[in-house]
Amino acid sequence: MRLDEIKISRAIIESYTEKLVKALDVDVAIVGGGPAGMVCGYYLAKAGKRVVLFERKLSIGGGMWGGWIMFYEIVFMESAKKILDEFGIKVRQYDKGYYLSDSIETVSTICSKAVKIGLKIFNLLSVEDVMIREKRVCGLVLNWTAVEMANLHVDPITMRAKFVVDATGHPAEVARIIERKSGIRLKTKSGKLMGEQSMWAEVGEDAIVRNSKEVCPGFYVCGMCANAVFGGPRMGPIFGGMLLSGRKIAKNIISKI
Ligand code: 48F
Repeated sequence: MRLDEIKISRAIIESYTEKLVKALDVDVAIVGGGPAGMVCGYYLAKAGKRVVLFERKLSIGGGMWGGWIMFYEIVFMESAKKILDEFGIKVRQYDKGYYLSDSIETVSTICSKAVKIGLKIFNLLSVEDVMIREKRVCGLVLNWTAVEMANLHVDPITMRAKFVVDATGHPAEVARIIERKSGIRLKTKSGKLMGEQSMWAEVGEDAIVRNSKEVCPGFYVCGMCANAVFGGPRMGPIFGGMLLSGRKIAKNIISKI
């Protein structure tokens, strides 16, 4: 059989376009493919919801690949072990209440299981704005990351979602856009972003799950972004809170759709 480059190009264009068109109107849109966003997407897809995740970078996984200062090990507490077990990730007990997993196995397994169960992941797309109608967040405005990086004057694409989840980690990018542009009072103490506090793993791990919630109509936060929005400490290479927070937001949204 002779290979035809044009057929290869056509196959990719047709197939990708079909996926992109389906992603234009969904139940849930998640921004950011770190551990929190991926786990959130996994549980939503598992519940049969139409869910897409947009990731700026070439690879998903966010800050999990690098473990602790590039040592690819991550630490979990007991409460998150059940989630790792559900994904079939190898977990080793280090001491009472301290569990370790290989960050590369953890990222790749969560991603693989999430995609296989139905989460649609689009890499290389950056969220640059939101769609708001009647004071409710109801969609996203995206552009190719390459366009963003090259600072090109190219208009973006818009998609609609019943719920939007900000899982962009420390920068809380979507929440910042809403704060800056919408005039909507956020459900924080000040009505604005509270900002992330200095490192305190024990407090941060609990806070992140508590802070994972609705910020304004149609808009939720999970992962490190939740502490940046509601004011909680960062916590370094301990990742249990990220997984628990992603699952919590999935459950919240499932109960509302
Ligand atoms: O940073 P990230 O891993 O967030 P997370 O899931 O987990 C935090 C931990 O990795 C770590 C930590 C552990 O104690 O503190 O930081 O809360 O993943 C966020 C992802 O969002 C993408 C970004 O490239 C990363 O992969 N992202 C950020 N802004 C945008 C975005 C955007 N505007 N559009 C698309 N993707």
